Amino acid sequence: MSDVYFIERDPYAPIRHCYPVSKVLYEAKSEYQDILVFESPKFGKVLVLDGVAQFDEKFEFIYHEFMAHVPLCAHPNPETVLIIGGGDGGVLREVLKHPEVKRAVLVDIDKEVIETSKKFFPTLAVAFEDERTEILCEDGFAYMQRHKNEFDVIIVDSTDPVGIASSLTTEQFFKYVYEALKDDGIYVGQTESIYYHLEIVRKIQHELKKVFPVVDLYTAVIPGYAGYWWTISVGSKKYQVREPLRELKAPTKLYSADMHKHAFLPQSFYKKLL
Ligand code: AG3
Repeated sequence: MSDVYFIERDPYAPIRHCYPVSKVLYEAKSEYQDILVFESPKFGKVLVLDGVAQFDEKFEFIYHEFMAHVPLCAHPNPETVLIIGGGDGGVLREVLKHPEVKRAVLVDIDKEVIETSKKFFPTLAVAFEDERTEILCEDGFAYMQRHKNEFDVIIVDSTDPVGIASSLTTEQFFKYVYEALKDDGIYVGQTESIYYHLEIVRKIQHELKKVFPVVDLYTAVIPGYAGYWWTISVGSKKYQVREPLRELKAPTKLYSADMHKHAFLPQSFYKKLL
């Protein structure tokens, strides 16, 4: 085992998550953030943005499956999907497993993340060339303001809500999301650990409740993120999202109809905390 460790720089987490490093593969400063790719003996390659691990190759499927399939399977016909962030392509790969999806738009502010993924993470970047995919490099907040009544599902796969991503969890942003969704649209966004970032989760749920009639929360355990139960917040205009409406026929590693329901099960516990 390596003696060199990458120690995460998450200012809100009360502990420090770390990975053993066998080799640093890439280090760069984009216009927006520091980018680092390293190899970890048991986890494969890891992508780090501004000192925070975004995923490792071994467990990335858990986060990406739960971010994509819960909202898509809770929607009766998700034809048009918007992903904000997610420049690595992991959420996009999962979204395009749904044959119902006719158009998937990915808006990431940082072109360098997309390029890094193409180079180092081909198993995530598989869907960039799909003919249903449109990729735009611009600020998600600005993009959202210009689009009305267009999307069935919006997925915000951002970095932690500090720095460049902080505008993506404000009431104003959620108002734009609401307007960009069709009448029965569903929003989900990654919103940190229920244990280690409770204040952040609370605040985001509060902002969402000002805008959406149905607000919910589910969790997935992601070994690469410190905090055990990682939350994904939901804002829905019409549908309840706790049970899938449709079955996903494409293969997944962890997501299933049972796991979908399971992700919402600890509601009484969440409620007590929030
Ligand atoms: N984006 C969210 C990663 C958040 C990790 N935060 C943390 N460990 N404090 C992941 C991008 C994957 N497509």
